[in-house]
Amino acid sequence: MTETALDVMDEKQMLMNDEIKHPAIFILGAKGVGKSTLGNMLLGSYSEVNVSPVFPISDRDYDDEKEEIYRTAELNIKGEKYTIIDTIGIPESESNSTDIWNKLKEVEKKATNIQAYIFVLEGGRLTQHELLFIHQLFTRYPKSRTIVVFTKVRKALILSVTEMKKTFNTQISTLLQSINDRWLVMPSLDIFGNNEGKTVIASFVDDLKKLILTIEGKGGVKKDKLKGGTTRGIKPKGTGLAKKFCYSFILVFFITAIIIIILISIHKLIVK
Ligand SMILES: Nc1nc2c(ncn2[C@@H]2O[C@H](COP(=O)(O)OP(=O)(O)OP(=O)(O)O)[C@@H](O)[C@H]2O)c(=O)[nH]1
Ligand SMILES: [Mg+2]
Repeated sequence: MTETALDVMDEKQMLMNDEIKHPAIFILGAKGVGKSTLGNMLLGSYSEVNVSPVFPISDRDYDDEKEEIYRTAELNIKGEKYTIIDTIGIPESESNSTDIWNKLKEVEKKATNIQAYIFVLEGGRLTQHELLFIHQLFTRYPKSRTIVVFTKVRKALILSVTEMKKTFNTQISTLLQSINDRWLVMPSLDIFGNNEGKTVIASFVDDLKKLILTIEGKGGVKKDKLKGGTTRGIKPKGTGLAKKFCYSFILVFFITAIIIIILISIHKLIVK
């Protein structure tokens, strides 16, 4: 077998590796932004000495070649099961990223239901290059199911929404508005990793879970219904209202008709 054929086989096996049983929560973003850290926080597998992280955390010695496209874990939110999908870091440069985007699309196809896409973005000032990458993310996934989590920001910004908002430029503000401002700031483990920080992390995890549940279509939307682009999971509003209006109209019409018939009958009796 040639080396290329072997590579292809490995890749396929890798993609088939983990089953996506429950409504999926995709964690997406550039390399090293904190995707796996976020996944572990959601699962409660962080910072404790006796708890090993579910998703491996990257370090400088990380071997990129051996990195898997995705890893999954089961998450329970209010009695419902979800599959968290921690994905490979997407290279920010256009030339290296096409292959990864395609592989991520393949993973997405494996999920029958998709509840949310969490974009992990490093906070602070962004370069033009990083902004371009963020725009790419926003155009590739449905805004109706997107949540943004900012990582690696200062304590003051983690603790104050107002302070965090001050760091947004017009482009970021517009993008966040397009997802109905579903964004949060992740508490950094090096600032909040100790006991004192546990409540801050617990409250962040709680807020994120709530945000995930605010996305319409609890339990996700069937794949065949997902093909409508940005209208994914959104029921056409107004259909219910129109029905109600129609029924009310028919009811009023009948009541009026009955009253007229009664009045005519009374009139006829009086005339006689
Ligand atoms: N200061 C700070 N460091 C963080 C934060 N989140 C993650 N890190 C660190 O950033 C490095 C990468 O974190 P990961 O969670 O592995 O990032 P990733 O996005 O999963 O990385 P890849 O899978 O390689 O793309 C680790 O050294 C983390 O400890 C954060 O909020 N603040
Ligand atoms: Mg990772």
